[in-house]
Amino acid sequence: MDLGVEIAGLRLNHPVLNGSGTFDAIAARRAFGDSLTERFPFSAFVSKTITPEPRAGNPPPRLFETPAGMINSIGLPNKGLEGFLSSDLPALAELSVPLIVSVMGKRQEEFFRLVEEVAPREEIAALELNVSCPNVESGLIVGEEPEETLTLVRDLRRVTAKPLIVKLTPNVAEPASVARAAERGGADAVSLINTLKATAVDPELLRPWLGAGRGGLSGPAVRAIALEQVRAVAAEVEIPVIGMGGVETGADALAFIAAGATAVAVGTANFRDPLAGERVRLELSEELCRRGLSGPAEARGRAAA
Ligand code: RRO
Repeated sequence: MDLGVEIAGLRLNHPVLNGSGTFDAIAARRAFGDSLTERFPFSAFVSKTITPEPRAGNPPPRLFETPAGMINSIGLPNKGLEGFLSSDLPALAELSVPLIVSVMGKRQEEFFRLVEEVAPREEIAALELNVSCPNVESGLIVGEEPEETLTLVRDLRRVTAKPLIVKLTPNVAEPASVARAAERGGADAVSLINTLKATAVDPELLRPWLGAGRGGLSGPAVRAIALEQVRAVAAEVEIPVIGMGGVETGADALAFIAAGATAVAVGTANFRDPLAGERVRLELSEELCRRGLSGPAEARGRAAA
């Protein structure tokens, strides 16, 4: 079956991507060798978010397991723009799939610097603008405000013709209004959901479990919320939607497509099984076949009403 989809001008072999920050392709290649590049689980690779300067990330503990989910408070550890370009990009460019680089700045100028330096690199197919990380102490999260999102995307749109994907937060009353703002600003696609703000309490000491106090919830626990937000956003924008939130099976992926997503991403499931993406793709193909559907496009939007 032809599972091909087009997102932001990128022709992808199938609709299954990874969620940013949930799959370390460089470490996976060290562990699995070249077979990983030959049998890469995703149709495009989305990098962990990078920032202009290196960051150590949040103090431990950074993870907490919940019923059917996980709270993370990783805090954007990364080598910074220079470190990424000099040491990670050459390795990521060897992957057999298009590379999408996720970037996040605290202020408009930081986003500018990232886009100006990352977008011209020919190894990079598209950028994801992370306007939705719940784990930084920067005050305003751009993606919580439609006007801020519109201004940011419109200004960055002038810097590059490369596809821009805007990663939306679920921590707003109406994600569709932020999605519409991103589209008006010139985004080529939106992706959602990032994690839901969450807290874990140490049951003995009765104080916050996570080193940074709070974090973001992901995994099957958030799937129904993600599906509704994907449905609401897909109903309001013309640009493609990349849906994610607790995708673990082909049936889950198909539900996101039925809700209106053009592509889906596997996130938390990658931590348990690095080949989850491949399994989700195979199961998705079976699910489509079983229903006599010719490909993802025929299923898209069936549950959108
Ligand atoms: O690094 C993180 O703590 C993080 C990021 Br950048 C994000 O976008 N979403 C998330 O749950 N964690």
